[in-house]
Amino acid sequence: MASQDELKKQVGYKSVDDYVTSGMVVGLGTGSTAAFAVERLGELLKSGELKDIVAIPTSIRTKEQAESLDIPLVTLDTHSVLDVAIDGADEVDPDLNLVKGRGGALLREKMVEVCAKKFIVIVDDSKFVPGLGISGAMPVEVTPFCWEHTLNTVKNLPSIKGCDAKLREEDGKPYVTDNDNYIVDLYFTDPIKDANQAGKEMLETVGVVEHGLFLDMSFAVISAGTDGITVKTK
Ligand code: ABF
Repeated sequence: MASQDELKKQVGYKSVDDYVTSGMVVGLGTGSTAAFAVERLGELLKSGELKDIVAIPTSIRTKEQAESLDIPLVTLDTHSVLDVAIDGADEVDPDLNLVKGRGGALLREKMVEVCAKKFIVIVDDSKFVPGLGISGAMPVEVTPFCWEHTLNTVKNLPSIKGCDAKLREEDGKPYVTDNDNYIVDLYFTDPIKDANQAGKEMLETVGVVEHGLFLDMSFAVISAGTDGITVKTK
């Protein structure tokens, strides 16, 4: 029985082997599964099997990993259309909609991944859920200014009402994102009924920067589990 790490490696490597070709602009995700995709990309560049790749990282920690592997890096400012982006997720629903951001990188992830022609999601099959919001936090990036006001406003939004909302902390202090913002984690007892409406209401809330609902963005989901590797497309 493969370990969870081995499953993550399988899908991370497969995503690069199957979707990245020489000359591409590639978005690099954040998290333990995405780290395997970054590792594979570095390996294929080093061996010469891939050439002329430039990549855009979705977090400082992914940038550092890519730099350690000599992966050439660019930004959205000079490369606003990507051929492919590869990233993990926290939840995948039957329509391949996602919850992302428990790793704290949702803003840069969404900025990069909305610019990709193909957004490839890589998960172990523990991430599949019947509905979004039930396996843990649904993160919302907020400005630090009056964050408590924003938290209370979000938790009372019509399509969100009834959730629990907590400021994410680290070592007893507010967790600070790569973008110097805070994260409010929303916790639901039932799946979010209308994720599109919830996302709309959150983005209309002044003080909210971005949320962890990645809706209608996935091109394919590569998952690994006890029955091997499967690829789901819309
Ligand atoms: C990242 O992948 C985050 O959005 C999400 O929290 C994380 C999942 O991490 P892991 O692959 O380590 O489970 O994109």
